[in-house]
Amino acid sequence: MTATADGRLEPQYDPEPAADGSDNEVEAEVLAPSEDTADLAAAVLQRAVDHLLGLQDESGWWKGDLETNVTMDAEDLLLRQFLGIRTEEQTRATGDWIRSQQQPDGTWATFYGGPPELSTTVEAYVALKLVGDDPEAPHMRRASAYIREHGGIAASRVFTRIWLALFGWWSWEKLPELPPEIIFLPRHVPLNIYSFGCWARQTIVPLTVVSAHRPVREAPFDLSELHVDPDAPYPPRSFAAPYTWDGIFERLDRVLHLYHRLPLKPGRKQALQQAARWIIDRQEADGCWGGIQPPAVYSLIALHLLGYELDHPVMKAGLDAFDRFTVHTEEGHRWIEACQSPVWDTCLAAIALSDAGLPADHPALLRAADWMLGEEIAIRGDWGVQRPGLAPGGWAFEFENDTYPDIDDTAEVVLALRRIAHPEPARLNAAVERGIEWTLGMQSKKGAWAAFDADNTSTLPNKLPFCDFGEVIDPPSADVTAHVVEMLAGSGLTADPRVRRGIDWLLREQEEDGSWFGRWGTNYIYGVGSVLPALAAAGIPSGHQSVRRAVRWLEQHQNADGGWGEDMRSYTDRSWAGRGTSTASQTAWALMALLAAGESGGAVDRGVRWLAATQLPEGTWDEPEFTGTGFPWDFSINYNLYRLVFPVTALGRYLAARSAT
Ligand code: R04
Repeated sequence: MTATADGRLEPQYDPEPAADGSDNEVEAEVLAPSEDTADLAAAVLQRAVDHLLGLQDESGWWKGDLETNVTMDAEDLLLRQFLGIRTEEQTRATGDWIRSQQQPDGTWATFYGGPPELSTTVEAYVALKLVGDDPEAPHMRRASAYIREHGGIAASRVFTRIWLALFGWWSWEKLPELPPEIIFLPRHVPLNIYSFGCWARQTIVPLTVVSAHRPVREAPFDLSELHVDPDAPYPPRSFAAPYTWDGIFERLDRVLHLYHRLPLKPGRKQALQQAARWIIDRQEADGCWGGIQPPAVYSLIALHLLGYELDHPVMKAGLDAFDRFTVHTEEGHRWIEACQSPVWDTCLAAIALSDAGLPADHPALLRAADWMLGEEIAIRGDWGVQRPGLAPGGWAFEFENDTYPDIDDTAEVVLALRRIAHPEPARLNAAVERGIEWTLGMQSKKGAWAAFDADNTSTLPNKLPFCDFGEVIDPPSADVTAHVVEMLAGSGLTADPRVRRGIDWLLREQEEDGSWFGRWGTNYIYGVGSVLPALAAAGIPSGHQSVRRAVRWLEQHQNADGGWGEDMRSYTDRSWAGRGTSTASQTAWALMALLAAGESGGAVDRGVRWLAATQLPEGTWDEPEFTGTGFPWDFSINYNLYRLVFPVTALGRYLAARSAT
């Protein structure tokens, strides 16, 4: 990082890994080695706990801002433009935000310090034009030059080109077809909607409606400065070999384009009606869809095209839900959260406070438990398609997100609830029991767990030309499986054959170098930080060779300053595994892993000292770096509470280990 003249820190994206494996500035040991690390840790922990307690909502939950990237904000303006509800004030405040996120080279990234990202830059540029920024202004010229030099609109992702097609800036004819008839495909036919991960399914169903309508609103301005090759043929003359999946899908797409031209399409009307029903049935109690932004924006557009007026209750609730995803900053900027994480933040905060030594009947923990108990899922969702006999139970990450509970939240909520001495233990235990049963029922074939679904592992959806962004399936991952194993082991089920299979799967999944891949957190440090506590909970001895290899990996990747950090680049370049600027959350994950493996002194003390040296006076830590993962590399998240809850857990466990010896 470099500081600008006004002292602001500016991320610098360095595309070349440092040859010596340590790209971080070496900070002098800030503390005299004689000062006892445990005393220091206790003082740091006290400040952090006080700060965390102060952030709890009266109703018992915690929720940190969930930062992603400016496509959320650009698409918000484009949605409002499309529906004709964009207001002056929203437009100004969103424009100020998008401008504040522009990098000096004129581009936008998808995470702090990240490289220029073409699709994000296209969407941000278009949004700023909508705000009224002059395309000849220096910041706009830098952006459009970058876009042209990198292939123009034609090189942007499908989602971006769909947004542009809504205003005639791109041709629907030059987008992959997404026929609504896909909704008729029965469950065992490849590419049926349930073969997609729930987030992709919820995004794709409304988009089939949109692409069947091919709506074009009058463009408020021209965008020719972003086109490089407007006359390229589409679909392309086959690029892929005919008998590869790419070749097959290319030709299928060509057939579907021809089909689109037929004046009469049998079944189309029923397909659209069925899609509308499917979408409306899945609107959550608070008006959103799945608790995430993309399904919500496309569902609103789709329903509007199907004749739902803006004052229809479904539309009204959907639009109102967006207001709750809106963050207003002190500077008067406005930005949109891609989703909200109150359940996730609350269970992690409760675990942290309990690790820090708060008594099990502390009022903050009781309030948290009450709130979590009220959030239990009691209804069937689409997870039931794969598990028809399974009773509901468990938790979702959102406030009002009843139809998409997830296994990760369920595991962590159970871990949290079990630590709290609730005045109605029978009620708490019953909810925990239902969560455990639901989790066990959601185990995938090979013994592991995914985030939302069981056995959602077909790789065909990935091959569709439409799916050029992010993950579209939900296969099991080591991080979720570890959280589940830790939870089930803590529930006395270590000897259960289902748990043994989970443990065996984790041991098999270990990377050559001793780490584990982190699907929902960045990256291998999150994997190790999840798996070692799980193996310890399951009674795997700390001398086990898997544990030793993981410990060695962590020791080898500790930064010279004593912390740990891992750059998003590790998702695209293995040489970045475990490497990057030290961050509070990643340092805490490494410490949680080392402590679970029974380590003390040396690397552990240096990590604790890094946390002590970097704590802010108010008790939390700065963490502009994104350490959360929506989709590896394509969609990164800064969970704003991670910088605080994980250090509290790590320091609490450190002190507990110190006082036990
Ligand atoms: C950390 C583990 C908890 N749990 C996952 C919850 C993640 C919450 O954040 C997001 C989830 C999302 N899903 N899908 C999207 C998404 C965004 C999030 C999404 C993003 C872009 C597009 C379509 C979907 F911020 Br386009 C599930 C395991």
